[in-house]
Amino acid sequence: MPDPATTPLPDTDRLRARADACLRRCGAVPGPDAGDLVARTPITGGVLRRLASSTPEQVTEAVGAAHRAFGVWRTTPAPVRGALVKRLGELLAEHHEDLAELITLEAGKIRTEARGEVQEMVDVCDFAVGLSRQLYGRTMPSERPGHRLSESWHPLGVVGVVSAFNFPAAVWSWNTAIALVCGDAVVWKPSELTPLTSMACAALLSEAAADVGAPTDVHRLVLGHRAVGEVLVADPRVALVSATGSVRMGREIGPRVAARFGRCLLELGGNNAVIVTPSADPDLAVRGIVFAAAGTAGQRCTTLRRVIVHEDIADVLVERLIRAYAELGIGDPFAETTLVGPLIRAASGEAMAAALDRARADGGDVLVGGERVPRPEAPDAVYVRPAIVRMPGQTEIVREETFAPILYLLTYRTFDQAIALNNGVPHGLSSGVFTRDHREAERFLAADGSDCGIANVNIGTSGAEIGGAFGGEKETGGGRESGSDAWRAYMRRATNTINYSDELPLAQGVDFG
Ligand code: UN1
Repeated sequence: MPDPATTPLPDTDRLRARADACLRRCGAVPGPDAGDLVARTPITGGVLRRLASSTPEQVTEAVGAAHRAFGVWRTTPAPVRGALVKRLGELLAEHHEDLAELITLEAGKIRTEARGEVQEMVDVCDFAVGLSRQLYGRTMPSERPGHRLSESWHPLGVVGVVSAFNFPAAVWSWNTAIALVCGDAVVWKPSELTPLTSMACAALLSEAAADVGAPTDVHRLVLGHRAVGEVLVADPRVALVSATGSVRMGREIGPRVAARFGRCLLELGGNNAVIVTPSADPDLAVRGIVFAAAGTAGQRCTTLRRVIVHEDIADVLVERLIRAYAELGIGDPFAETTLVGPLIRAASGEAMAAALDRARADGGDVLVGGERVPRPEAPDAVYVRPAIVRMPGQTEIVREETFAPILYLLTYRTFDQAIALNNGVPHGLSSGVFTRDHREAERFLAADGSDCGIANVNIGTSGAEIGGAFGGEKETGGGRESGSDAWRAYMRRATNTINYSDELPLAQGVDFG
């Protein structure tokens, strides 16, 4: 099989033509190839297209338009709102290949992962359509005779969705499909690194709205850098800001939204671990670890960054992991044999090298990888070999999230120690245990087990299904998106007490004369 590390990369002109064709097929009209926003492909580092960022006035106008559309949308029956999302899901499925191709072009994901991301969008649309008939409120027994106590869920308003480069489409869809059936309008500020994918998604949603007769302005796209997001986040008409990105970004957005009593749903960084116990199925563990650690070139928020292995089996596991890592094809994400595509930009490669230096200074032993794969024909592209570093302990660099494929290996003696290591980082997104011991599995999932929003057994940390609530604790931000009852974050609750008697008894037995 050809080694993608030595197979020539495609040239940027060809990639640009592919991006243009995908955009056209999705009905996106990018306008003149000029402006301050540069869409690049990490495959070569070359420019796909230049675009103009939204001005502050345009962002304000978009919020205003979405807010007006909300006025109509909130009283549209939820199952009718579901029809919009149903049509969106159909169009996403129809354009599966175009969207996957744009994701590969802009985010550098390998084909199967890019297709998986589009599938995730189709899945969440299905989920949201079902949900549009299940926005249940509770009825509680009233303590007063002739009274009924219940709650209703109402649309919240405009939802500002801020998304990251690494899931340029799926994270938008988790938020948007749910927000739309909940009766909200959405203004989307995608990563400045992936504007083309977002334009294609937005065009398909506009088409869906036209097809079902929904107001087009229930969804608006604004493009650009941080300043664009700042205008969106500050607008008091944005009732909920759902932001995915770094902890640093969350620290800025959270207090700003809180200061105006807006709501925030934060899905920030992760520093995810798996524990491998002596009873683990070694094949399962190795496969789970390699996908979670090296997949998406280590650029998922759910990427596996730490393996906590029992000291008795550490050497065997290490040997198997090194063998598996040696077989990872690294190169053009369009190539069939590639499993690890490029890093998104030069800064990611620099962060990886700096982290490895710090790990070495802490006594870490780089067992495999960490070096750049030279691509003389594309000096701006960053291809790296995923690294495994055996660490003497959970030092500061291990406790940080470096958005690159570095897997730190730590050992433990008692299961309590393993859980303490799992939880001993600032983030709390995803975690897993590989074990065939029922007691260990249950302990990991118990209240004094993993402190993460996602805790798995015999599965790696990444690749969650949309049906569950997605998000995590501590510096991950506490938000939950996607499945289960995450929809509640996109609605407001009203508690209703109805008196159908001729008396006016007061609660708590109060007698007011
Ligand atoms: C992210 O990296 O921001 O669980 C989202 C997963 C994907 C979503 C990741 N379903 O890995």
